[in-house]
Amino acid sequence: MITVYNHHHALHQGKLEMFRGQLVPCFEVPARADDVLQELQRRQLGEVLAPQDCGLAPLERIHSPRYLDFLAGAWAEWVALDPANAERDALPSVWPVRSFRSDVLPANFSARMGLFSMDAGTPLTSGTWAAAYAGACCAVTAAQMVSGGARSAFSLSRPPGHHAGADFFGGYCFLNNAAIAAQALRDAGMAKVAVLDIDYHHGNGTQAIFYDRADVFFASVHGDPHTEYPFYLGYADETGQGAGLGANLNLPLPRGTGFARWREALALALQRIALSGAQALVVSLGLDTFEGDPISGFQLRSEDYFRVGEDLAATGLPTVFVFEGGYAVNALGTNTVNVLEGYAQRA
Ligand code: Q9C
Ligand code: ZN
Repeated sequence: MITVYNHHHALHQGKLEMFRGQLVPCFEVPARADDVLQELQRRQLGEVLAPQDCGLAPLERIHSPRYLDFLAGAWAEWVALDPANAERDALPSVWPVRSFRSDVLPANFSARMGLFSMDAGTPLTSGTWAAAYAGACCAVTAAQMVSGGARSAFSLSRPPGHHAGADFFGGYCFLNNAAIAAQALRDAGMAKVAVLDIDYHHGNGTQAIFYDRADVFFASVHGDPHTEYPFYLGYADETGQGAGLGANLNLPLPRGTGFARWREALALALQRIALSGAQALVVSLGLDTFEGDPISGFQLRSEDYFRVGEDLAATGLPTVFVFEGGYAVNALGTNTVNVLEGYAQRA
């Protein structure tokens, strides 16, 4: 398994996120990716490469021009408001909910932060754009390896991506790496691809991006949004629309779900992916399903992740793994590499 690693990931280093009325230290920290890289190398799972500079074109296939312009220039605007802002991250505090307009692009920076975001838990920092851009290029490079004939590739990057929509950030995500990878596979000539999201949190961004398309099947196993973030999407009755009707599958599970029941949901998702006729698979690989995760509620154990990798390999589909969430930093390297090793031994 080749890993494409984002050497610039630590340029994104949020300080504080809003949580239950307080600013608390960010859960999504650089040590996450460092630990996974270290474990990959310790267990010699394969080569680690830097990404190609993919340019903006693959990002523009997924994200709107005004959102990409905003992200690329946001830090400079933030610091221009007040030089003291260089010492603190930017967080949104106002949003255009129902009855407000989202077609108008306000001049006010805070207004645009809210227009282009979904929560106050996702600080935008001096290096966010550089880190996220390099991460998107990792996803594109991994997709190119797979469309070029590799059985699998792993895009190891942060910040994660699956909560980011066509024109908004949130849930620690800025650019939707999995969606960018899936589109890169399509653009390389694969007629049908599937995205399987096994992060604890529903991949609302990825679902929304492909919701009306038949060429990208989206399946997700996640915490029930009645109680779990992102709350406003991820219910079982969301099955796609228009040409995409039937090409979206949500399998929400209650807090406290353990591996046996989770694995049955995975099997169902993989069955539907096989039926979809997909020629390649993108896995949004979140490890926050782990029993020790500090912000999540499933009960998977480290050993279980070998079985996850084996189940994914049994599909026989060429696979791009894209790193998403997982916040039990000490176990994150082990759990991630367990999936990849289980996959590699069965593939
Ligand atoms: N402030 C991913 O796993 N916040 N994102 C939950 C703690 C949002 C998780 C409450 C969690 C987002 C990629
Ligand atoms: Zn998550």
